[in-house]
Amino acid sequence: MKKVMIIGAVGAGKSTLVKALFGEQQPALKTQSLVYRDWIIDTPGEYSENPLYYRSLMATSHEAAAVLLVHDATRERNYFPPGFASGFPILSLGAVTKTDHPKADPKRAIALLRQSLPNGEIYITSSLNAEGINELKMRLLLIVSS
Ligand SMILES: Nc1nc2c(ncn2[C@@H]2O[C@H](COP(=O)(O)OP(=O)(O)OP(=O)(O)O)[C@@H](O)[C@H]2O)c(=O)[nH]1
Ligand SMILES: [Mg+2]
Repeated sequence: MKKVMIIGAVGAGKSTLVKALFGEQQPALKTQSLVYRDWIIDTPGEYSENPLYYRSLMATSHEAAAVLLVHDATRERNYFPPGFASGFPILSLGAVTKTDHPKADPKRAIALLRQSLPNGEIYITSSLNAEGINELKMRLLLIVSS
């Protein structure tokens, strides 16, 4: 099966999203290294925030059919460089997380994410109340199985 690589800032909700995609509700632990689970590659937020790790992300993307850029709806800035998605030689999609949060602003989140992902689909999600999780899962499963 092909894989989806998940990237995004420290604390963006990547690992919690992975758990939600597998139907689990316990909180995620801080990700310390690349984590391979079934058809997902979870990455530490530092890999997206620190340019020293970009090469590692690019190398790992060769094992994946798609990269999912995760953006936290409570954040007021974009943690990816402009146009980041186009640096990957694979399909790219976006996910906005934490829409359940009182400080979430999904419209702002989409606008910020679009700076780095001009064209890919963007899914609006909450791992807490499961908004958008099934839709995203169906889409990702289609990608990894085709
Ligand atoms: N309200 C709310 N909080 C969330 C949601 N998803 C994650 N969080 C919280 O956000 C924090 C960070 O979640 P993680 O999933 O560990 O974030 P991460 O992107 O994997 O972080 P790193 O592993 O450090 O890169 C935790 O306190 C989670 O409980 C969500 O959908 N809603
Ligand atoms: Mg994590």
